[in-house]
Amino acid sequence: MLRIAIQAKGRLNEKTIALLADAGISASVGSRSLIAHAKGFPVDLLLLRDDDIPQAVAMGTADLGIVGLNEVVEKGVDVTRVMDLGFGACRISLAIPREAVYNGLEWFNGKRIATSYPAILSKFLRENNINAEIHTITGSVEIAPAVGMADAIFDIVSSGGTLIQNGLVEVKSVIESQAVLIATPNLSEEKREELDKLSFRFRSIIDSRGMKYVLMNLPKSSLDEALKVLPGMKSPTILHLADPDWLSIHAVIPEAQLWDRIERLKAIGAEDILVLMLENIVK
Ligand code: PRT
Ligand code: ZN
Repeated sequence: MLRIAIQAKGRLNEKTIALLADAGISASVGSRSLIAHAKGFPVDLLLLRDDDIPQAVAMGTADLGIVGLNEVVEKGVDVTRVMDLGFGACRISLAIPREAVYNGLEWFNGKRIATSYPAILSKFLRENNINAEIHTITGSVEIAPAVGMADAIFDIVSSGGTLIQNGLVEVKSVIESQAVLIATPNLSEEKREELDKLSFRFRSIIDSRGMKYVLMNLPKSSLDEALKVLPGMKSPTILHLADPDWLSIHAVIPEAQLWDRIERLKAIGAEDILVLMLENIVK
């Protein structure tokens, strides 16, 4: 039976539980327990602090883990990155006080930088021949410059709101991160097969996110034009209607393109357009 380490509480917890639930894996996760038995798939969930997940997977305490890539890179452990999960997106960036005059990376020479990611930062500084002092602190890194503990910070940025609130500006993004599925390097054959099934379920869920299923009626004379607007997965599905001059068209459209496509389809005579949620795309 696979054991998956997930964040017990925090930013990734809810979306991780939601992904597992969409994949048919439900667990009643009590607030105190460390292990939860899941229903719907032979897995146990190990509830940990995110900092401990890379190590737990590297040691084989857990077979799999769902954690931010930033934690995996920082810990430098030997794990297999199975797939990106499409949530928890952020970057780790260097940021400096708004009033500082920035002249490029050399600005950091001789400066004190506060961070919770000393390994990633020291590698970056080394690669760029910057000689700075790294101050490792856990939590509230963004207040370090204001209280005189550091000249700059190296921290997680998502919307950028926290930097603005603390009078800081981002000057260099060093790594992009998101939640990833990681695996212990030497999984048994049996567990590898279970992992294949699980990653297949995750893949179909992730592929369907951000996609919409669109149905519409279209005058037959507009079909060629509609095909240019609707790439679909292979191509749109075209069904005949009782009225020989009309067709029913079904297509999958990325959410970001939805309104643009719909407007173009309406312009060539599409009517009765239905937009439906897509739960899974099984390829
Ligand atoms: O208790 P535990 O150790 O498990 O959790 P934690 O407190 O160490 O981590 P948590 O729950 O805060 O974050 C877990 C993971 O979420 C991180 O490792 C990242 O991979 C991912 N993630 C995504 C983020 C953010 N977005 C994020 N915005 N982690 C932290 N932040 C913080 C950031 O530190 C800063 O304080 O949010 C602030 C910046 O946000 P913006 O939107 O204002 O830029
Ligand atoms: Zn943590």
